[in-house]
Amino acid sequence: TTITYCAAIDLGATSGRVILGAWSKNRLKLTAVHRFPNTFRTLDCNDYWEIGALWHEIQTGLRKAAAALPRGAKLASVGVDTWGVDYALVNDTGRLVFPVHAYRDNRTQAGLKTLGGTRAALERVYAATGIPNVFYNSSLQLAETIAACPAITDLATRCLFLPDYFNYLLSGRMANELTIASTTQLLDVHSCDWSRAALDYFRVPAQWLGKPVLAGTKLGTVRGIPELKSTRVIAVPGHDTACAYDAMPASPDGTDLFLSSGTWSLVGFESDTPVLGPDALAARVANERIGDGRYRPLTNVIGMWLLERTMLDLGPNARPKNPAAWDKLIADAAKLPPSKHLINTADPALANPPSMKAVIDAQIRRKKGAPPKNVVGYMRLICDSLGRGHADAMRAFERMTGRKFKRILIVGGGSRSPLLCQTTADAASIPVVSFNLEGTAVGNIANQLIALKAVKDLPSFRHHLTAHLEKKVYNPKK
Ligand code: LFR
Repeated sequence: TTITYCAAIDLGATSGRVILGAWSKNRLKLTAVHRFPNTFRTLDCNDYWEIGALWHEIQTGLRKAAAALPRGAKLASVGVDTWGVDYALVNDTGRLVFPVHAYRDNRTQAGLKTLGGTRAALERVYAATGIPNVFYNSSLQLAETIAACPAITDLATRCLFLPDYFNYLLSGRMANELTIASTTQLLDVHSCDWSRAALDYFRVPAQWLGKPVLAGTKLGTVRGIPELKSTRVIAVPGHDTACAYDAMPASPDGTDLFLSSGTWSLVGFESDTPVLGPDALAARVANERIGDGRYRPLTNVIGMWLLERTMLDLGPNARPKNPAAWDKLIADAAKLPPSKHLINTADPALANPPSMKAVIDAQIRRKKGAPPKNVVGYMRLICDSLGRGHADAMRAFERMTGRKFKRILIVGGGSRSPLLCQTTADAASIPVVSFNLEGTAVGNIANQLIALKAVKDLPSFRHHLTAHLEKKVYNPKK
C-alpha cells in the first residue's frame, strides 16, 4: 500500500504547530510533531510579530517531521497557513525592508475612522471588495505604513502576506495566494484579482502584488533542509480559516453553518456567490474566498481571545496548566447558572485593551450587574456571550440569504469545550456538532493531497473524513 506523507505548518495568533499527515486507504492519520506558543511583542506604542522566532519554529517542526517518517519514507509536500491579514514587505531579493506588525496594533484607528465616517467611500470599498471596515484589515495597515514611512514605496517591491512570505522562505518563490489575499480588503470581490478601486483608495502600489495563485499551486521544493530537498512546497489556502472550513465534514446540501472557534469565532458558510449590499455591510459580512475561488461569507465574533486576555489579568494561576485542569474549569463553569448580563462582543474596546478584565467588568457594571468573582465565573460569562454572538451571526445570515441552517459544525479549540458548544446550541436553537479535529491542519493537508492527486477533490476528501470522525452532538435545551 502507498502512504502519502504531508506536513501542515499551521500558525495561529496564540499558538502554532507542525503536523505530519499520513494518507493511506482513504484515511488520514495525524501526528503533531511540534507545538509552540506565539505572541506579539510591544515596542514603544506598536505591536510586532517575532518573525524570526516563528521561522525558527517552522524549521524545527519540519526537521521533527522528517525525523518522524518511517525509514525510507519521503515527505511529499508541505503547506503553510496562518492567521489572516498580516504581511511582510520585501525587496526583489526577498529581504525584509519593514518590521512585521501585528494586526492588533492600534495604528489603524485613524484610518478606520476616516473610512467608517465617509459613507460613500465605505460603500464603494465594500461593493468592490466585499470586506467590511475592520481595524485589522491589511488595507488600513498598509495605508498606515505608507503614510508613516513614505520612503517604503521605494524600498519595498513586493508585499507578501504571512503564508506567502513563509512559502517564499521555504521555496524561494514569491506568490500571493487567493484566500489570504481575500482577507486584505484589496481583492476584487467579483474576480480573483486585485481591486483597482481599493488599491487606489488605500494608495497601495499595485506592483507590490502579484495576481493571486489558487490553492494547489506547486511553488518549488524545500530549501535549506537537506533531508527535505525533494519535498514540494504547495500553496494551500494560506488563510487558516479557509483551511478550517475546508476540513468541515459538511453535508453537501449547504444547510450546515460553520464555526471555527479559536482566538476568533468565525461563523459562516460556503457559497457560489458573495453576500453584498447594505444589510451585509451593516452585519459586517466578510466575503472571504475558498481556495478554488468560491466564497465563504463569514462574520468574525471576538472569540476565545476574551478568555486568553482575561486570564492574564487574573494572574499566573488562572490559566489551567494541563488538559485535565482545563476540563475541570469548563465543567465548573457549566455548573454555574447562565449569566444574567452578557458581554457586548461587538464593543471595539475589547480588541486589544491594556486590561480585558477591566473592559468586561465595566460593561457588566453599566448593565447594573456584578462582574464575575473568579476565572470560573469569567469562563461562564464568556461562553454565554459567545454563544449569543454565534447565534446572532447565524440569524443575520438567515435573514440576508433566505437560508435555514440545520446544524452548526464546530472545529478548533472551542470545539473541545462542552460549555461553549452547549451555550451556542441553546442560543441558536439548533444542534451543534463538534468534531475531534485539528481543523486547520486537516484542511491544509487535504489541499496538498488533492494537489498531489492522492485525493480526487474536496467533496471526496470530506466524504472519507466523515466516515471515520468522532463527533459529539449538543442538542439545544428547550
Ligand atoms: C483566525 C483569523 C481570522 C482573521 C483573524 C485576523 O485565526 O485568521 O479569520 O480575521 O485571524 O487575521
